[in-house]
Amino acid sequence: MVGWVVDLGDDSRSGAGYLAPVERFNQATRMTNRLILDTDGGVDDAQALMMLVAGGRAPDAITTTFGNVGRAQATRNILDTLSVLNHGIPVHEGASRPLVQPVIDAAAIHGADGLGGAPRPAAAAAPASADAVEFLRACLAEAAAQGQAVDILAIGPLTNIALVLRADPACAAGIGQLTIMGGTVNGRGNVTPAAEFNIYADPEAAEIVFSAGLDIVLVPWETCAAHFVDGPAVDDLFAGMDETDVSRFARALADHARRVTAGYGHGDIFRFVDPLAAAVVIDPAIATEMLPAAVSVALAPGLTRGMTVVDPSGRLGPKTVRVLIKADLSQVAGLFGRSLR
Ligand SMILES: [Ca+2]
Repeated sequence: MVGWVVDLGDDSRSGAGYLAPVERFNQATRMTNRLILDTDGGVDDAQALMMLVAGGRAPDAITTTFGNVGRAQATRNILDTLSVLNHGIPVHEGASRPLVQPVIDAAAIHGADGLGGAPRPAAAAAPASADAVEFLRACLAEAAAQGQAVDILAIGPLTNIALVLRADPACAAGIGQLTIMGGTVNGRGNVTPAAEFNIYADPEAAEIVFSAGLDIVLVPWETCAAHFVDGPAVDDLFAGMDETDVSRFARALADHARRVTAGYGHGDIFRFVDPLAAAVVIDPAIATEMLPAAVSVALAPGLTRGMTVVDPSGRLGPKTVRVLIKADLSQVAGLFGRSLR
């Protein structure tokens, strides 16, 4: 077994050395698949999108889902984030509810508007379509037919992708790498003791996705919780920065995230959650330790519903999932810093 115990305690804290400049960054010359971002429109979703754009891997299209907030608000949040960035990417509105269970949300974490009250642009852009599942199906079917796979970064409940795979399993061949922020590696959840929000919000969808044999990079909750910078280091990133719509928006998002984390008793830190998954998509070399495993989702009602069962032994099936254990924090923080202006 590789060393994959993640230290969530305060001993892992250190404010020094995280914000070194990004040195290894050569996106312009690397061939990459097209990218679709599937998102539930929360605070860290907006930050992840900003990082993708600033980091040279802007999505070719975005699909939205219920999750942190309802579908309509999630779509609005992503459109408003793009407006702040003055960046046009087609946004397709997706699932409004899970496959089986009732809808849950995370307004307690992301604020009633899902963006922690961050200042929004006056003008409201419109989505490209209200049928993200059909958009994904057509896109992935074409990708499969042409042999030009599309990568997906999924940072919300996996409902849209599950609906596509259920409707047309052959679409799986059109997916290159699927990077998912979600689940846990050690069974320590953030919405229940055992389950992480994105998986808990639609466990049946997650199980469809994890059992489809896809090439998956999983960025689990404990890894996100262990990758953070101290609050003053975030202040330093903004210090001396010209005030722009982007920097005001970014500052409001970061401040909200810090307040929420502090409110849960973890101190003034900024954790990389969806932005950690974005960083790995921008530059795969940022992942410094991965655990190959099979992953299945506990569906039975009760304590473990929505828990990801991570099996490095392969007894659950082929080890098609690489679970992110450690990432180069200075590189992640560097990419985050580039996205704030
Ligand atoms: Ca999210």
